[in-house]
Amino acid sequence: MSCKFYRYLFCLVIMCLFFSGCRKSAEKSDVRNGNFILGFSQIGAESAWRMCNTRSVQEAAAAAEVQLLFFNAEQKQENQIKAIRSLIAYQVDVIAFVPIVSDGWEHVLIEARDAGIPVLICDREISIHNDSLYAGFIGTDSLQQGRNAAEFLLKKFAPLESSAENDDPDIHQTEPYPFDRPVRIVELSGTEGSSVAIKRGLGFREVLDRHHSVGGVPEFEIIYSKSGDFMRSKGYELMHSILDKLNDIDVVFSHNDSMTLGAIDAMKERDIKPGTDIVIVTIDAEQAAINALERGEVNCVVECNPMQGPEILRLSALLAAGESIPRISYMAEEVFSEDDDLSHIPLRGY
Ligand code: GZL
Repeated sequence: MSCKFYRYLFCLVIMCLFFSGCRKSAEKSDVRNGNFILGFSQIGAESAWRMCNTRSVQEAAAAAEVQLLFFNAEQKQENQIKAIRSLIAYQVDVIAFVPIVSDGWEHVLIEARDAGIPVLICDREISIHNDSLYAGFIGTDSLQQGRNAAEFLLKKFAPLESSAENDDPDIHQTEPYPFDRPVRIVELSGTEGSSVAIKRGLGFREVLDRHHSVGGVPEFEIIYSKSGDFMRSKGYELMHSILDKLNDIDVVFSHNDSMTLGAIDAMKERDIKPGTDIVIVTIDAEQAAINALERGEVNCVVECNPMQGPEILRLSALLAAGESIPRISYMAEEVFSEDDDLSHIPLRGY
């Protein structure tokens, strides 16, 4: 057989596979009784939090016996856009995705709308002009997480005289802090352009800025801020380069535990005692961070709840059945600090 024949045969096979993959409206799953197909585009596997988030969605889909078409974008927005287009071509009943960054989604969401497929935004938020292009958001309140991190520092660095008079059992101080200068903070921020990094930074500054002018409370100064992309390896490298450049660091505020754990590794290599020489506030509450809190290597852990799978499936089932859903749904979360009884913290599962 000539190679031209095999070329035609190959193209024929591909065409058959493609068109057989497109669901005809007649074959669309019976969505009324919860039988629907959910397409999901996940960012990647950059942290223990993300891997838990993925497991939560996959386990919830299996428990609900919902067919899940799952795509891992390996940290690239263009891969997410390609995945969403594939899901549109396949005519899934609902598309859910975690937008790695806030911008750049308008066109593909218009394509999903024109295909009549509802979209659920998960975990991170998007910024678009026409927010009718998606049905709703389920995730965590990253602005409040930033505020919670700053509120801990206000207590931690409250002037000694006031804490002595103050009968607040939550104030935990071991030794006087350098009040003759602002408290110097280094920020390890998350993925640039992601809603969580933007809002965690905003919430953190919003609270501290309220206290810049209050007499008696030490001023707070963010002396350095850079993205470590939510990754442990980058948190490690960033912390080493910061310690090469800067002195008198009082606090590290890290947007996630993976970067925090990398930063702690770097501190230990320089005989710096994390949690004592440098106060550490971190976000996520993965098990390794809670363990570090128990060892006194971290001072405050702000929870960011990755177990969003059941809620994503519940909201997707409503959308598949043509129902409306709340515009915003937040997960419940707590703050754990050195001042708490840590024995009650449940095993994290990530
Ligand atoms: C937060 C989530 C962040 C986590 C990181 O909602 O998007 O991404 O804080 C993860 O651990 O990488």
